[in-house]
Amino acid sequence: MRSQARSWSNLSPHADARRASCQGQTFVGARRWAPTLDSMTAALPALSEEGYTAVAAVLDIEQITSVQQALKVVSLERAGTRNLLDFGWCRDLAGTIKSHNDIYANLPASAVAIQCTLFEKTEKRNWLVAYHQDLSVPVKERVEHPSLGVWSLKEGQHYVQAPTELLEKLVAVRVHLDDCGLENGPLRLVPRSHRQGRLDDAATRRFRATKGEIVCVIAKGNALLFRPLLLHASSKAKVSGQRRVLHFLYGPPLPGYGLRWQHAV
Ligand SMILES: O=C(O)CCC(=O)C(=O)O
Repeated sequence: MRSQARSWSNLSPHADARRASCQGQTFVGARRWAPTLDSMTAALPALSEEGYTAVAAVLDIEQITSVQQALKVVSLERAGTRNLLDFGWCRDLAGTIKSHNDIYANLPASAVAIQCTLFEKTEKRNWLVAYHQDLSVPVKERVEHPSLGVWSLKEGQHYVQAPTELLEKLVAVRVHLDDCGLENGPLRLVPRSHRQGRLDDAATRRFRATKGEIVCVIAKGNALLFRPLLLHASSKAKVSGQRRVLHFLYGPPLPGYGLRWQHAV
């Protein structure tokens, strides 16, 4: 762990952005304090070890404004929508984001964007999600394969629970379109839980109780990167305002198991 905190402007674009540290302590409930990941501070965890990290200045104000404009025509189902890669502007953005130095350094060179979800939390559309791992991936069509698990159809799109081997190759890049503070229902993570394969409810509770959680405070334009097998959750926002996140999922160009991605950008 590094304790030295520096401003983002002093950061070298590569290795330093992947270092580990918890930046502060956050009160998260009765007598419970959790460390905070703050995307504005420089000492950051290594994605491979801890399962998450943050990257600064992924989008500038102009880019954020242009995304916000594009989102005006997107209709939302409950917490958000999963199909943003259907839009040309979003496919372009997936390329721009991948080419950011610190994001590129955290992805295999061949990685492609396979999904982009908008998560929108507001006073009117306030929601929470319990601790879970992201197990389902969007694919073009159903195929029969002994390693493939549960199938589902969401917003007209096929999803399958993927084998652990494939899930371990995926990286989520969550770009924040609004400042997300402690009161905005930030993502909470259980560090290192991505190394345990699939966790059932009992193992999730045990892991959460022994390893604790990190609360992710992320400024507008910055991004949180994490492994989809990392346990994550979020609470309802406690203040008014928007917490919009573009959640990109990057993976290998070919999923294997006879599957085809719906998008591979
Ligand atoms: O954005 C959030 O608060 C929750 C996101 C989530 O549950 C997920 O990515 O699976």
